[in-house]
Amino acid sequence: MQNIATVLKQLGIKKLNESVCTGVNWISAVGSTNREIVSPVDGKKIGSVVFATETEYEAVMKRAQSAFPIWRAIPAPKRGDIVRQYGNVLRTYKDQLGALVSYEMGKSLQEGKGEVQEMIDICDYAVGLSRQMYGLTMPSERLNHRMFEQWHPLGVVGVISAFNFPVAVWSWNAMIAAVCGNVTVWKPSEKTPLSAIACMNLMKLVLEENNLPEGVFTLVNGDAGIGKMMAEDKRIALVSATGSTAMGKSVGKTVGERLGRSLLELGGNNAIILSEHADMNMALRAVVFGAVGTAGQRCTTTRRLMVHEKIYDGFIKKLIKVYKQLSIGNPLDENNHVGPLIDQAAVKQFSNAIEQLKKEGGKVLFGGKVLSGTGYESACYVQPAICEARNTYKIVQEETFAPILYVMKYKNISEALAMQNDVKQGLSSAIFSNNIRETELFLSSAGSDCGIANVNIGTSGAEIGGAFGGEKETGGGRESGSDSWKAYMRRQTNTINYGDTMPLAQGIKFDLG
Ligand code: UN1
Repeated sequence: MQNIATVLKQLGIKKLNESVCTGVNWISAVGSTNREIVSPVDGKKIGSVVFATETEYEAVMKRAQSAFPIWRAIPAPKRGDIVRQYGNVLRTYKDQLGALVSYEMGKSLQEGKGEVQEMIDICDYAVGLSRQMYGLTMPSERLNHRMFEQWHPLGVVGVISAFNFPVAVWSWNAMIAAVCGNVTVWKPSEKTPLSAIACMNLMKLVLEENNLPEGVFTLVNGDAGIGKMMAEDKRIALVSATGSTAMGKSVGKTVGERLGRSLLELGGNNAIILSEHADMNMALRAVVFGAVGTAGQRCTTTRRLMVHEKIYDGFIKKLIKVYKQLSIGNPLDENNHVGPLIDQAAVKQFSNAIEQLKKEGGKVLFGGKVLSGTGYESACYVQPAICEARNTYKIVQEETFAPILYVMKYKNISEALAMQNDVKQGLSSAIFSNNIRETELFLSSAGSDCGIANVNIGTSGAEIGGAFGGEKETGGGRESGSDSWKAYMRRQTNTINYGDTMPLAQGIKFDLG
């Protein structure tokens, strides 16, 4: 990997007090506290960022509001062309942005680059979509009438994103919102502001090249206070928020009180059901990546594994063997499988969860230690854990954002399905089985209650083409592919009378004599 100073330079990150972007210009956030951004990889300071206050937030909002009518007036396929150009800039800077994401967040370089690839993919998707935002035409019951629907942009869309996907989740929202004709205000996680600054620097290249005004894509680096302002702000038609269920409940409530729209993508408690009819080698790879990839910090991470009793002992033995071979260390070194957690608070949550599991009667089968010494100076590295548990344990019912895999036995498929569904969250789920009766039951309405249900594929690593999100406390929102774009638009039903009479619907007579 390249030197991080070079990466920062290539991504245009120089003056780190400029963390609020109007798309074209940077505004210095004065009078606020200076935040040091420390890498979880080596504990070293990457830079510092001055967080926005209400003053800078207002400045950005004003620009977003005035940009909306200009952006909306540009034909959708031309808006798509701007997004296409951004996709190309991302292709050019994929290695640099991937490296920064990896260093700032702690995910592996492969996954950092993969995240940028996810951005490129959504750009391509949005370009195609910019010519396909179809409305329906439906037959009118009245003579010489035509009835149809149109989709119009909402206005200003607010995007609140989480640290674990510092750039991709913004792009899912912002690129789709943009082709729909909206402008966006982005508040990234306070833990990963630099990756967001880099995204805006790259966007600036495209906006300037096309003489676009300030306010189309904007960024406000700040803490939870900015998120609260966004939730309360009537000028923001839709708030799309990714993060914890606690955060989502607060955003959903505040936005709901003003009857605004929210799109929530919150916690998951994702399970894999491993049947005795599964291909064990495929399942093993998927379980390990699902549970330890991104150090267990994806909302789609595999947190629970239900194994059929007949194969339980054998599979767990194999799983432990693979966990023993995992190399944990600097995620920028491609030989390592597992990088650090985001910060020491996350390490504490990991250790607390393991303590609580033991108190509830669970057993650590492997791992669970906090690592220290050479290579682990940041104190953010942990050994992924495999824990024997019951689905009813309080700790198993919670989402702990760390690599802890709770394993449990089941006797028959209905019991496994009941356990899979018996949690508050409903994001992702999977079954490994070559038995069509089991897999079809899993996918049926009596099966998984999650937004994502996979067969012979793990719970994480969804493609952008599908709608992404989940049910219950996951929040119900859908982002990314399929017809998720409709969430960023308002539907208008139009009826035109091209006749010379004035008939009323439902056959109502209203004669004026
Ligand atoms: C998230 O963790 O918030 O399906 C998003 C996946 C990724 C996205 C995860 N494509 O694992």
